[in-house]
Amino acid sequence: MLDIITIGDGMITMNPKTRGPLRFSNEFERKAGGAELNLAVGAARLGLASGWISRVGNDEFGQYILNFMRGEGVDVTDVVKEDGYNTPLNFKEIREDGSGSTHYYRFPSPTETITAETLQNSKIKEAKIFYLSGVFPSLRPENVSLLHQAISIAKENGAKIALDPNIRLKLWSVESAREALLSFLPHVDIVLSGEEEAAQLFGDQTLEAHIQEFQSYGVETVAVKRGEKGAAGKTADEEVVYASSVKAAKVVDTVGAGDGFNAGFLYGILQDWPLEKTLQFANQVGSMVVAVSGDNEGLPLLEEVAEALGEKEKIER
Ligand code: KDG
Repeated sequence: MLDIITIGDGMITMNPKTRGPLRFSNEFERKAGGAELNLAVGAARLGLASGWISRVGNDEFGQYILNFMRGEGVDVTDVVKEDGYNTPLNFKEIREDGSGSTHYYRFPSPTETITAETLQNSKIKEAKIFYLSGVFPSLRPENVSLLHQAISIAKENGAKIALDPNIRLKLWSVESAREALLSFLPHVDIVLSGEEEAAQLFGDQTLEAHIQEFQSYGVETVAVKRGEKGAAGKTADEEVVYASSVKAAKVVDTVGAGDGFNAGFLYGILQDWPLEKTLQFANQVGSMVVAVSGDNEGLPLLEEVAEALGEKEKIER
């Protein structure tokens, strides 16, 4: 049995060693990234049984990603190396404040070989949570219907569905994103949205109104990520709960913080924790991601979160 399974692209992520415009970055570190990949790694580091459905190129970079995911303990039964495809690339640009921007060289994606049959035969049937993000459906229109099929398989087998809208305007228009993401919402149990993405979906409204919009589709649990303002959440029968942000030790690279929050939040859901504790834990995980260069290198182990929260003594030497 898996706790969480997700589907998406894996990318070789070239992280610049210096900050500033990409055109002046001469040195990079080769890492692995991709929103759904990060989530699978984040869940595994917290000790959850996590799985990743994907395709990589049958090349050196594809082998690297596969090795990386195996090393992290992610179930890669549903990952295949595809002949005739290059493993996608993402060159990151990191600005002075640690915020990042992506420069993709990712099409055609090897994940375009994924079919309905792939999903039928995948480990979706064995997972407690099926997690989808807005990145995979943005890659090509066919992925929207694939995700609907994945949701049906997951639901038939009793899984909860979790969604992060993760809207990447470099990959699709806000109109296409809205159409696809709103079509998923009636089937979603847990939404993990950035504040900006809630506004892209529902227009500029208050935080509470955004939460209400999500719940009007029948979403049971909503979490809204608010950066330095922390996070807020609501379950069907509680008032909105607010959790303040956790100050990062330093801000090195903010890309992947949202994926870290999601891994932490879903961990709390699987432990049946109260919403406030779940939000605090998720904020803590997100804040640890930004202190380390790379999309997922900063994702903490469970005991590191406990130490950071002061629940476990840290023994340095
Ligand atoms: O959430 C982090 C991702 O944005 C990053 O790993 C790569 O942009 C990315 C993507 O498309 O998944």
